[in-house]
Amino acid sequence: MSRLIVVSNRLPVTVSVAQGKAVVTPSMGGLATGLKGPFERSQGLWIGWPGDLSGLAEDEQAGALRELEKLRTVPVLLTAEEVRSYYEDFSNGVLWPLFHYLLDRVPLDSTGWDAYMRVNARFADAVAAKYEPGDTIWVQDYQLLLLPQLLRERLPQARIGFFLHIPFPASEVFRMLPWRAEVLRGLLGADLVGFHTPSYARNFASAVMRILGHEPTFDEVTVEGRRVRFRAFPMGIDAAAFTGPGEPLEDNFTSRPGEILLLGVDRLDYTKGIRRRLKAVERVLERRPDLRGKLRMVQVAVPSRENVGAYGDFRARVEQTVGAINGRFSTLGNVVIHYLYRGLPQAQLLSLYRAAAVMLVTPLRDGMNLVAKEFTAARTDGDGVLVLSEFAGAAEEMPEALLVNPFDIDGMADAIEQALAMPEAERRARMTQLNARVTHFDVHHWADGFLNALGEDAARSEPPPLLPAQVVLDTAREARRLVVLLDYDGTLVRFAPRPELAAPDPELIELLGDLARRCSLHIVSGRPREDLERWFGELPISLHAEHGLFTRVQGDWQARGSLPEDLRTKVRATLERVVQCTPGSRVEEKAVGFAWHYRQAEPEHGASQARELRLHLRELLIGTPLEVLPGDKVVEVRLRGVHKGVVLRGLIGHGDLALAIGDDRTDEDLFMALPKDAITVRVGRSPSAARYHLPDVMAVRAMLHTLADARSE
Ligand code: ADQ
Repeated sequence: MSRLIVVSNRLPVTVSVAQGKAVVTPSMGGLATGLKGPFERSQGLWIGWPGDLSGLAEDEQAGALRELEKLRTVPVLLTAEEVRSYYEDFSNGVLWPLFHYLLDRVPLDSTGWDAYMRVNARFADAVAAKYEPGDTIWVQDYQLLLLPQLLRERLPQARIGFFLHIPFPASEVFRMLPWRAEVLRGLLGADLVGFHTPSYARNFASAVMRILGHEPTFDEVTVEGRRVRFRAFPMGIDAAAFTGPGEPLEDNFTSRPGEILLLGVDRLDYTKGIRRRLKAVERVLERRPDLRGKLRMVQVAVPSRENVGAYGDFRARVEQTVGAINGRFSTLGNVVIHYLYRGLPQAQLLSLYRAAAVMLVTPLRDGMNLVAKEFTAARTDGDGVLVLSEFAGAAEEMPEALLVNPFDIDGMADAIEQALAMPEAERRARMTQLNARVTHFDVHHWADGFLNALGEDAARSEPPPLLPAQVVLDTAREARRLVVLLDYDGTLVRFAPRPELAAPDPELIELLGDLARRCSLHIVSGRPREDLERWFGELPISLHAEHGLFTRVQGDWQARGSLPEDLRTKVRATLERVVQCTPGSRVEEKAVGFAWHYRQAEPEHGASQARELRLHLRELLIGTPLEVLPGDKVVEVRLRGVHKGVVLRGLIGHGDLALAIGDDRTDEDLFMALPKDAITVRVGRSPSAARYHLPDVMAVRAMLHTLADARSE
């Protein structure tokens, strides 16, 4: 089993001092519980910030570090200044509100980006120092969005997963972030990016497409030849831990006979919708005098992020709201809102969950919300009603809850009244289904699901090995006759925004001329004859245009087929219609085929038009000699059975050696048609039928220089 390295902003430990000695206690949050199994079985490591150790004397600090090591945790020590700028100002001050759609909480002058980059790089160094080949790295959450790419640069072969615990917002909101491209590139360093819900995964795909122009298919996207998958893995809780006995509450608090208890349990965070929830309770009391004196609510709010500006303010406003409602509706014998500004031990939370008739979980936005699941798991009695915000990730999995819009106070008040009036049979029916799902899809299911998918992914997307220089030298020296077949775009030159801009530079022309003197050289491209003729017509090389449809070996072009005129008209009309409703796209008409290019179109619209077009053309072309082929920001229509592999007929004689290089799936046809001993090379890190890979255009050119030099020795 692969060793698991977990990386999170905070280590799952608490460091304290007892009698002058540092004591490190594991703190079992949801994440640590979920990962315990894989972590222990693989003898894993956990890398993160242990909290502020600056208050400890030198020997206490040394003791703490020793204790941390025993728990197989690796501390990344942060200065007070780093914590302030990277964690408080940027992670919690900027990313948190923006990802939760609360744009008015994003400070006018957002600071901390430089520190955010710097601290992410510190984490990357810490992980790289511990990494051993074969390890699996799993990065957690929004404080470390840049880490996957920083790790990819340091450890190109590593298996890297990332999980985002907060929402990924709609791309319309995400793109307000000044550092949106950097953040996306950071995430795309991973092999697998996990989210709580399919909507977040879709938002991510849309942002990647619109901001970076990479076009995802279903749940994956190829970035510089490397596949990155993204999927929903809804996080669960340690459901079993919520089925045991609870602990008595302070002052033996219980609900009194005839009384109805409402409950709210949150971190004191402005995303949790606490004030609007309190307002909704107030609205119920306004409407229903009969409930006054019977309805009580317990709101537990655990202190959180007190050093971040927006939070101090928020606390005061919550407390003001509590005070106002109590002032209005409490009596000497009955306080309406019991407000506890502290965390409660889990066993006491359990008792509260069980005492409540109605649980109110009404965040304005929440990645998942585990409180909703904890309440459900705790209700082993099968009773109780959950009122849940439709803006919590949990709502996508918990349709039996009463779903509410937390911005609609009257609607929430209606839901509370509906909960209070719900017949017992209906309560039980809903709770039984919720409970079964929460129990089955628990946190272990989540962790195993993610890690399995990450493992599978690595196995599927392994590229062929890097082409060793020695193989190039041996080939150059040993081949009697060497046949070299080169793709053009993406292999010899980088992609340009428009095809006509990707003309060869003088250095490339010189390199090809040099090579042509030392071997039999072929350009095998999807381009029309005219382009190849214009660029390479003067060189003593063979040209193959439109994926092998035309070949010019000496002098004249030969065609391998033709396109009936009526079919040409039909396809042209279809493509022109698509151009009309896809601004920025254009049709390229070839001698025997078409290409519809949409690199300049709005990326998301372009991609969806391309999907529709492919389906439509596939039907249109049934029974014709044409077929449809997807490409990089292009949909091609070409003659069936004509592909790059056909250029090989009669080309390679006995004793000849072939070398072929290409960067996309049309080149795979060529690789597969070549004899086994051919040197086949795919550009980029995609899985391939080729024997080797080279990372990019620069590497291809360098290799061709080596080849030419070695041939001339
Ligand atoms: P949080 O925003 O912290 O988590 P949540 O999912 O509700 O939100 O988890 C809170 C945890 O803290 C729960 O285990 C709960 O029991 C505990 N807790 C909350 N209030 C408490 C209190 N007053 N006393 C004691 N314990 C309390 C982030 C995201 C979520 C996402 C999780 C996990 O914001 O959307 O579900 O990560 O990915």
